Amino acid sequence: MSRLLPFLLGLLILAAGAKEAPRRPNFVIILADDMGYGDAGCYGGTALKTPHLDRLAAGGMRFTDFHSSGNVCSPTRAGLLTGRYQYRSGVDAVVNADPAVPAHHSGLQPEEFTFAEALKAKGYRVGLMGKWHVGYDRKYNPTHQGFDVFRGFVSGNIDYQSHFDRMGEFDWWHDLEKVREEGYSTHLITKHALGFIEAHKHEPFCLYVAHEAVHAPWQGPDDPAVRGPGATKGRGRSPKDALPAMMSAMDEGVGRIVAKLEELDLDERTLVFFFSDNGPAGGSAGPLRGRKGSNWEGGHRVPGIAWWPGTIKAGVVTDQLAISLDLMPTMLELAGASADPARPLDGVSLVPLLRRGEPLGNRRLFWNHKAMRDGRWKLILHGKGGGDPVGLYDLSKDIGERDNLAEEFPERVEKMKKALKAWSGDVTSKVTVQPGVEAFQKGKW
Ligand SMILES: [Ca+2]
Repeated sequence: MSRLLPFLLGLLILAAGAKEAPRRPNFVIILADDMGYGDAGCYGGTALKTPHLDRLAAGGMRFTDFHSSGNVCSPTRAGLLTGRYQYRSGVDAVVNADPAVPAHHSGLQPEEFTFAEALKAKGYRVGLMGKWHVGYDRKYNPTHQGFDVFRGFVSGNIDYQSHFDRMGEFDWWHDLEKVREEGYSTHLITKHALGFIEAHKHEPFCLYVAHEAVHAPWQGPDDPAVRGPGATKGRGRSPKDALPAMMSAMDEGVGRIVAKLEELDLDERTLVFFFSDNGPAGGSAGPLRGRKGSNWEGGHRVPGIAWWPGTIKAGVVTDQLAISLDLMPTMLELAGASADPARPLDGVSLVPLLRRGEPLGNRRLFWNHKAMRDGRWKLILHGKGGGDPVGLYDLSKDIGERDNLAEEFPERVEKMKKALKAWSGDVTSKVTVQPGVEAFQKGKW
């Protein structure tokens, strides 16, 4: 017995230790493109059917006040990948498809530190299936930014069938090589996402599924190609005609990913987070003012759904103010990974909210040097011809930003303008140089 006791104690300690250190979760980040706040059934939308997204929301946490850090494609992606406001990495505008435009040569520079690199350093397998859009040149390829595998496209949008970008360049890749692959892009993205999960079911993984849907061109799975080599014949059908089928294809893809996680018994070990990179182009912003490209809520308040059975309670709706920049700190905390100390993250971890419903506290968030949130208050500055030069809205009562309270609360306006200016100064104090933009500014373009 005297010899057994230390052995039994050891077993107890081992068991207790195992309980405190659960296996690190997998991550599946699903990013929709140009999907508006009113484009999902669970957000009150009626024009498009999204049964699988609705089921995801019913089984997890649905955010009513979730935001993309940009109001167009590339900036939000740069913010998501680095966990920092995109002004810092210099990817604060769309990386243009046209090589004659300086911004075509912009991209996420190699020295940036991505969530993929942070997770890879902790033994995660990391994959990107779908849209990159933070650099055309091979030097900007996702495989140089921590992704073990990349299947998809580097431009802002491709023909869903022929995979040519809007300049008539073929744009479908497997890692560093262009490859021909038959199929509708949304279906291919789902297919490769399922293959990645299957291939890495026995190890921790992070899968970034960046859908092309529901960005233009307006093509459903049964519609013909509209672009070919060197040729761009147009943008397909009207959004109204094409969006239902485009959305259904993506929604079914979400359902298949969830089913795959359940089939492999990975559902309770995987955090799935779904959101959109900006407001709608062809779809609906619901009750919000503005659309893609706008600093009104319609430009950046987007659907956001977190799903993790057994950890996140089912059917929770949260009005906590959160932003896409929060995903990197969330994943890093859950993986026990660290950020680059020289590049502090701008978001906060959502873990206390997801696990225990704890509030995130009163937050300030900023967009484009023109808009900010301070809790329920939204300040928006307009340029010439933009209506009132200063708008102040209480979003808790006025989600549609109709009732300008700036004259009623001048001190609040001044306080927020000061905070916005200080933030602008901070995020532009040490910006990563973009070669094309720099050449243009120096007159060498
Ligand atoms: Ca977009």
